[in-house]
Amino acid sequence: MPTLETIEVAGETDINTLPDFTSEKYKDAYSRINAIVIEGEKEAYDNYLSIGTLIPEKADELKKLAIMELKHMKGFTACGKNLGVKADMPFAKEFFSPLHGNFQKAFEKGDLTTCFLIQAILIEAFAISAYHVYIRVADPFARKITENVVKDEYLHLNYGQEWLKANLSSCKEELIKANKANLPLIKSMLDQVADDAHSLDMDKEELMEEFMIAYQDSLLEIGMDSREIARMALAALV
Ligand code: PL3
Ligand code: FE2
Ligand code: FE2
Repeated sequence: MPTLETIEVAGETDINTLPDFTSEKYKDAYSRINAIVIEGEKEAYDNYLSIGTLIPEKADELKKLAIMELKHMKGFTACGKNLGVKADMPFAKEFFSPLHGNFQKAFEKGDLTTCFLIQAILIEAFAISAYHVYIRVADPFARKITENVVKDEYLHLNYGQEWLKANLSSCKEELIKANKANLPLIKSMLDQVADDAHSLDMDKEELMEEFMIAYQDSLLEIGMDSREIARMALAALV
């Protein structure tokens, strides 16, 4: 029977043990996860530039955010190379296509509320949650890169947050509607990535928890009350 002492020791080793980055299973999962992250950063670059065309007086600021995303993309490309993994880019394109399609539709309509919700809130919160969990189990090379990336992602989340907060009186209804349409896509993306994430020692519950923290904090900051936030979060269940 395990004693308290053995349980504690087991707990410690758990925390200190990193996955085998050279195993075929790890590399196979990494080829898809790495591609998702590279594609996500590339689309984030495009999306911030697109948003900049809708707010010409903020185009310079948005261009700066976009350029950070390109740097992230390069950083994560280096992480894959470092492990000798070829990123499965067609898989990643497919993975993002429903959300990308919704962003494009919103952009064509000039619907800034939906554009900011998709890119700056949902995608950034998804990235922040994934990067936090990944940092705990990453190889040392990737950990350093991811630690720097995640700081930038908070700036991006904040940027969208501030815009939505300043415009809340006119965009609240649209925000709730856009959330209803797009939060379920994030949930399904998380479901799709869960098995591969598990191969990297990333736990799905932990990912969901981190996502919810970033998402709820951000809605609170925008000025939604707790009932509205609870309603919005429930959209993920349907
Ligand atoms: C925009 O700044 C970021 C867009 C990227 C979103 C990707 C989310 C990634 C989910 C998969 C978990 C992987 C974490 C591992 C990192 C190599
Ligand atoms: Fe990024
Ligand atoms: Fe970002």
